[in-house]
Amino acid sequence: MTTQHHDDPALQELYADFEQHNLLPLWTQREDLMPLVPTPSAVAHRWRWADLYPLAVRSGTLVPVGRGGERRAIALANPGLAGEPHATPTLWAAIQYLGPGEVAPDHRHSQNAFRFVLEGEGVWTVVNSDPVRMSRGDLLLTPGWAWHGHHNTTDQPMAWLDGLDIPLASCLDANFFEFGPDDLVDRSTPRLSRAERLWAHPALRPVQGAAKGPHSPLAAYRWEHTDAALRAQLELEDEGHSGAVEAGHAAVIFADPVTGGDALPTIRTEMHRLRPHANTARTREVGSSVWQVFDGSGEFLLGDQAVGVERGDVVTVPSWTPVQINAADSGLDLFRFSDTPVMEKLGYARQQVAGETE
Ligand code: GTQ
Ligand code: FE2
Repeated sequence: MTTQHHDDPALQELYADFEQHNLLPLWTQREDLMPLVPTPSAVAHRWRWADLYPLAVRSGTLVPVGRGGERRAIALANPGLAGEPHATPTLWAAIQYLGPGEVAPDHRHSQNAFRFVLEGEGVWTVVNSDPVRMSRGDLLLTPGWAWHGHHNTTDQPMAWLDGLDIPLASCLDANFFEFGPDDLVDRSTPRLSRAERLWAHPALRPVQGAAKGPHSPLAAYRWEHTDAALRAQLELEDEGHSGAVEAGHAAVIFADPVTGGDALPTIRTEMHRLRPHANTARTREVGSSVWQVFDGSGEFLLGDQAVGVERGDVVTVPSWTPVQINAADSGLDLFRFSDTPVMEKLGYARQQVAGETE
């Protein structure tokens, strides 16, 4: 449409009449609406645990937790997303803090959620009346519409990382929310949830006791198992069986034990382990992700930006941004969550690894 005369009065009148009738032509906006490759507003950003944790502690002394606000959760707001409490266009990431003896009341919502524990213990999250212990390295699920509340049984505070699909549910206008009873009914503190006792046996699932919903029936993925799986991958590599591992980089997906698919329908959750000085291939993917350093230190190369990371730091990666991760001499354990299941289900998934053709 480059041949048009934009000062043509008849054309100006056409545009004015379009506006009058709530119409907008494609030809003036094609490049923004349908760019050649994704042009995310979200940016790559790092939050340091050394900043996050003290701020959570300060909230703990100043802000009560209870009905209404529901959670003392502080969202990591991507600087590219105009003040929205969104880590990426689809994902919410927050640090949640629960002081000694505190209770975050029962509620449920259509948004899918998980908690990942960097450090501490003593909180039980009660999911559909099943008390689930939280401790370092554990991934705890709160799938959409499951009732959940948290309580701290100790005299020590605890903080953890929350991940939810709040921005996705928001843009789809799919958000529902319901308050539960003000007090948690079951304040027991079992070592294993009922969900784990039923479902956490490798490759064995109960004949009876069908899983409900498009998510894993397993409420907790324990660090003991995650760690063993990663260690085994690297040991096999040491023994010359390179099958599952690429150049010192072990990784697992937290899976639904029934389907083998993602633990949550909208969020992929993974754990990665890089040997000391290992590097990942520079890769870009459709969809956004959030990483948290669980242990060790290293650097993220995000596009042409290098970002150093240490234990607890959180990094956002926008869609189609090349990422390479380099471990320092300590090696690097990383938790990651992403909107990849959404991209896969919708047929939007694409990946490009540097040096390979698509
Ligand atoms: O723990 O239930 O970070 O409902 C955001 C919304 C945590 C929770 C968040 C929530 C929760
Ligand atoms: Fe919640």
